[in-house]
Amino acid sequence: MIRDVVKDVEGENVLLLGNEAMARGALEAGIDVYAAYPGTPSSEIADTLSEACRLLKGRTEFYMEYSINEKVAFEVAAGASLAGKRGMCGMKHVGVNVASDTLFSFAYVGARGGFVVVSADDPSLHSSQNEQDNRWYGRAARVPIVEASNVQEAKDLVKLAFNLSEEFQLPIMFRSYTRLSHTSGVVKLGKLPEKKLERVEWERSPLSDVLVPANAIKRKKVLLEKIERVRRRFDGVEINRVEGGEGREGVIACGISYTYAKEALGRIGVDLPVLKLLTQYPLPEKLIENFISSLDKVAVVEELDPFVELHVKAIAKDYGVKVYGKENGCFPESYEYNISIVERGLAKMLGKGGGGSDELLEKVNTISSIAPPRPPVFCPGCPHAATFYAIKKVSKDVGGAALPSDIGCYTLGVSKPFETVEICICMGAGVGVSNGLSKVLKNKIITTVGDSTFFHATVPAMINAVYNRHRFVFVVLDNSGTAMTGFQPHPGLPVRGCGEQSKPVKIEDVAKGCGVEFVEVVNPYNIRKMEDTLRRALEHEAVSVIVARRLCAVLWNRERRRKGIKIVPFKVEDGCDLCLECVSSFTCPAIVYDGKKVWIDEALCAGCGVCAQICPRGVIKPKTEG
Ligand SMILES: Cc1ncc(C[n+]2csc(CCOP(=O)(O)OP(=O)(O)O)c2C)c(N)n1
Repeated sequence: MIRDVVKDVEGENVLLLGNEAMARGALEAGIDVYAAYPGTPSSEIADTLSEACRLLKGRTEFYMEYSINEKVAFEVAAGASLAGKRGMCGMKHVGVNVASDTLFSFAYVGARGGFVVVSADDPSLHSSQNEQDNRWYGRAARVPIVEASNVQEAKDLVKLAFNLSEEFQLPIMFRSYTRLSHTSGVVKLGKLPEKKLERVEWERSPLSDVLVPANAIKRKKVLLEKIERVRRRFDGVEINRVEGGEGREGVIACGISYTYAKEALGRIGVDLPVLKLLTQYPLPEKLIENFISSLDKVAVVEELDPFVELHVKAIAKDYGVKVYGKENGCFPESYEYNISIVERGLAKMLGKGGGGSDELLEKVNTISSIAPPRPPVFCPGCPHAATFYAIKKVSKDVGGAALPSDIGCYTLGVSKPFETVEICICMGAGVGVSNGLSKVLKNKIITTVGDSTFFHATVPAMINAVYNRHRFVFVVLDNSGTAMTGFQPHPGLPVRGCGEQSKPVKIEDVAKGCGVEFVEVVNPYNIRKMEDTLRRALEHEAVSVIVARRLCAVLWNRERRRKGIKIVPFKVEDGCDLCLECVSSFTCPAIVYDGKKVWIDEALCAGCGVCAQICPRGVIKPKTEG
């Protein structure tokens, strides 16, 4: 809880979420600047620091912002580092793809003040479009990576990462993952420094900071030298350590897999030596060599790719040690691990066969199978549902439009009855691919993206459409927030990361400024107007932008509650002939068909009135008092 994150009681034990622990680690490290674009499982680091920067004003000062996207967030933190301040940025794993251009070259420039980028990976794709293992980024960009195995370490390693960054003048990647970011654990608090955020004089350093080829060629060498020094340091750093028993079989375990491996060994009933590896790149070769040289067999336990395994194999060859990992089928290469999976893999190495009963998982599966299914649906009153209703209708009238879309709450439109999301690749790709589709499809094209996604990654693709005379209708689903990840603000809103006021950037102004000629703003609750606007936009012989603007129903409900405004629900009056248009084409969770009649659940109804407009008999009316 935020109260515990900002607590100034050194040595006290508190219960923190992994992401809160990272935020606390940043505070204890005396962070100056934090920048982020939200994305599960990283979002709570930013949300926690957003609250903390308000609560700690005048005590432990720092600047926090939600940036427009991950590349900019990275650059905001890098700017702070170049000025000698401590900068940190956080993002989900795919966010690092967005920031990667800067990441690769910033490694050449190097950090001045401590610089930490948190990459929160998502094994098992709980809330992501892919399962990439971001340790490869460290290898490819030559950026050292540290990884914690529990919540306490998460806090401590963030602090260590800042120190390492300054010691080696390198950006450091702190790699988290869902099971760490979203696990709660007891954390012993360190000291919260008293500090002001003061401005400093700029110190020029063009030989390192200006990456023209003549400088960059030298910086590459400097970078490789730094990495070799880090490697030697990681050989002796105390977070990497050998634990446990004796014998000719051992285990190398990384991050959360270390915790699983320790429990699995206990279940098998053996006490093998375990090398706990919390630095993932560069790998401490001497330490690994010393560890495996006295073994016959070693298991490498790590989630996702065989990253450490490949390196261990190369070393193991010289010592004739057999490596048990993913490549010989001991451990899977996909999805999260658990104790049972690790137990089975270790049992294989030990020739014990079987092992690893999925008792716990079986229990979870039994409970899941008796729980009523809850397919993801739009909330009652969701403006996206209203827009999709109109899009579906208009699309049908033009013989079936192609319907590319993007990532956000609105991706739920992929399901019945809407089926209005036909492409969803990664943030911004919906508009990007519409550019290509527009030159090869016979069909009309209606593309949808959210407001946060609009700012994050679609503006260049929109300009491209104007410039190259592509033709499609681009609907921005503007619900005034980044709803999917927890309503973080974005440039279209009047508030910023630490609660300061801002001047919102209007989507329609951006579109007009970029040369779009057809730009209209519509309230999607007005179904007829939305349909009419879509039809006119489809006639426009270039890209057209419709801003479907209506506050997210969750926020609308909160606002009404705060202001004491009563929600007026709708009801089905006599005369309903059970055509079921409202149920089968709109599926608002508040509308119920019980097999005999259609009725509206007052407790759920948001009072948006969209169902009243689509009812062919006109029998859905507001339920006024009396
Ligand atoms: C590169 C990248 N960064 C972050 C995310 C996480 N994410 C997915 S969609 C989204 C934005 C959703 O907001 P918006 O576009 O406004 O749609 P809404 O959920 O409000 O309907 C975010 C932050 C991601 N998938 N990819």
